[in-house]
Amino acid sequence: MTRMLLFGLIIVTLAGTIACAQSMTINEVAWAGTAASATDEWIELYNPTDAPVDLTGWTLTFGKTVIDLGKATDTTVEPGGYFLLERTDDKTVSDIAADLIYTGSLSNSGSVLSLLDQNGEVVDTANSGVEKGWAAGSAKIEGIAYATMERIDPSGPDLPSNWRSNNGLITCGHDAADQAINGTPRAKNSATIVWETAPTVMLNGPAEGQALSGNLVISWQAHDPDGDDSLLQVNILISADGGDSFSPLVSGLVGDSYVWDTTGYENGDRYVLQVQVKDPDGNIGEASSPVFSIEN
Ligand SMILES: [Ca+2]
Ligand SMILES: [Ca+2]
Ligand SMILES: [Ca+2]
Ligand SMILES: [Ca+2]
Repeated sequence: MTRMLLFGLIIVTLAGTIACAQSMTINEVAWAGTAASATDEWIELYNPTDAPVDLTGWTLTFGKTVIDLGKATDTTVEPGGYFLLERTDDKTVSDIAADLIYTGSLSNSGSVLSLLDQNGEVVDTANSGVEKGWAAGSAKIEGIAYATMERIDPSGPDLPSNWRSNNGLITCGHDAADQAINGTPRAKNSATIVWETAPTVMLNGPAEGQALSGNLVISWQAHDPDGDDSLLQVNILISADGGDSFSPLVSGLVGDSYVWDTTGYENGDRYVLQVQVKDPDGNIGEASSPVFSIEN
């Protein structure tokens, strides 16, 4: 009996390892096009492994579109290398050469992309599990205009939580009208850079609608993925209007808690706390509480 259980455990472990090994990923999708033209869509593939991948016989599909990746002049993607697909012509990303020009439209109302290898096996997908629209990215002209949908962890699964819009700060490439693209064609995603370098923070309460009085111990967990957690500096901000505007509560803290005397604040039911954590490189992570009240 013991031996059978052990055998079962080993099988499960092996199956999990195989499912996680991605040889090639769909890394970035410019489904909204660019500021120059909404039809100027492009797609970036990425090889996260330490071995070259030959795309001969591979296809990328979405909707009724089937793109034969073997038609590229150079079908080999080196370890850590990118493969850039531009729609209709090479001017879509005007200053970076495409690996392949394709035709076919990515609907702004959402689509699932599938990457299939030479055996027709699905190697990766993008935007699956999203009922309508896209997990990230923007078709808006205001704000971060035409932001692409970037994968956060390039080796991580196609979950809505593993996609984020380009942040408009880390960008490269220009569109057909020579305007900067809010994306990172043939370069590391802004979402990946932030994920690898910026501190994460989780705030432990207060709970939504909680009524506070007297002293509250505000506590949090902060972590710098590429640095020393003891060097993180913490600022706490407070909002009395549900998070529309914040003012400093306390600045330059180290550690993971702060005792806050709420009696210095007017009673109200639209309070929000925000904890900002800054690493020595100036990267900032933040977390906000739900709306709570002060009743002294
Ligand atoms: Ca589109
Ligand atoms: Ca180009
Ligand atoms: Ca990219
Ligand atoms: Ca850092």
